[in-house]
Amino acid sequence: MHTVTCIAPVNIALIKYWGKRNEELILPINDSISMTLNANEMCAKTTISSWETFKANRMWLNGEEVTFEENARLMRCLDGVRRLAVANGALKVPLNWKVHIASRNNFPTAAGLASSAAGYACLVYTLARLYGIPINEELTAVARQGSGSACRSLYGGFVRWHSGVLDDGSDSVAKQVVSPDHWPNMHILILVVNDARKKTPSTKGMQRAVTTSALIQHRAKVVVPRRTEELTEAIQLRDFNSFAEITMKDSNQFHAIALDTYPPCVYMNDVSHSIVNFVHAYNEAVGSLQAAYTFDAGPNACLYVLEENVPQLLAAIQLAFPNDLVPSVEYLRGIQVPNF
Ligand code: 2P0
Repeated sequence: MHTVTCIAPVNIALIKYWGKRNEELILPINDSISMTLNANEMCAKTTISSWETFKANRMWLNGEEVTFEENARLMRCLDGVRRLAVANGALKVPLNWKVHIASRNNFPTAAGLASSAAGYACLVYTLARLYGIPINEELTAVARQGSGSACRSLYGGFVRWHSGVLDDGSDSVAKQVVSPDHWPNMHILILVVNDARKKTPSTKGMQRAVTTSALIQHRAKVVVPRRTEELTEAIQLRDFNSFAEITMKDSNQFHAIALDTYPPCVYMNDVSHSIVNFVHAYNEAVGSLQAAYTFDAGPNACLYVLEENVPQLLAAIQLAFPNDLVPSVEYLRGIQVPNF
């Protein structure tokens, strides 16, 4: 029996992916940019075994068995990695042997905390290790077919998912913008407002946005192309001020599109909005942009902040939200604050 275990971290988008031009191949209508957390923080951990006596491909997610062979996304990932293994001539494990996969997240699943990104990235990476093939852009295109945002978690640091223009999706790949050591004092503080499953899953929410939002095409064609260039430059120059402004504006625009969807998708709640107000008031009080919020398809806040500004920001959060728990802080890239 061959067995491999790997971990893959979540990534938090700065320029949001929202909307597909091809549902089956998971091709987006715009580029997106994210930062990947350190591997030992919020992550998925996956073990895959392959043996000639296994009768079927099977998978367990957080300890519960899930359907595998009927799940088109899972099968596309398995077939995609096997196809690359054949092309690479790297056949460490016979391709006709079935696989058993066990995967766990160390954070809430489907609460708008990028669980599918880490999960599918980990699945594809672990399969790649099992069959003995390297990480490259082709592998990100396989991870993309599990869940779009997963393609960005195959690389560390800041990563851009290029939407591509080809119908077969072969140019819809993730590329690293800069490695994690380019901006090592960049941290993400995660404020967990609610860890329940989200009301409208991302796949459904973005489908509905593409068909009903009058604003989404303007965002994809006019706003995002400009923003991705500006954000890339801000990252390269380690210009936190521009970085923060672009990040907050893009989060706000993504949620504006969600509200422009019919019926609307409401992901942020009152606490989320109070965090937005708090961050703007905080930045005003300190006299420069020191914290930037971003919200995914859920109410939880991710705050980007430089390491040297973490203690002051955390103290202000405790003061502004005094009933909430703040853990003893370690200087990690993702610092999770539970039960906000
Ligand atoms: C992102 N999100 O860029 C955006 C921002 C949520 C808000 O990617 O249908 O779970 O599996 O491709 O990747 C969530 O979408 O959707 C997402 P599918 P996915 O991170």
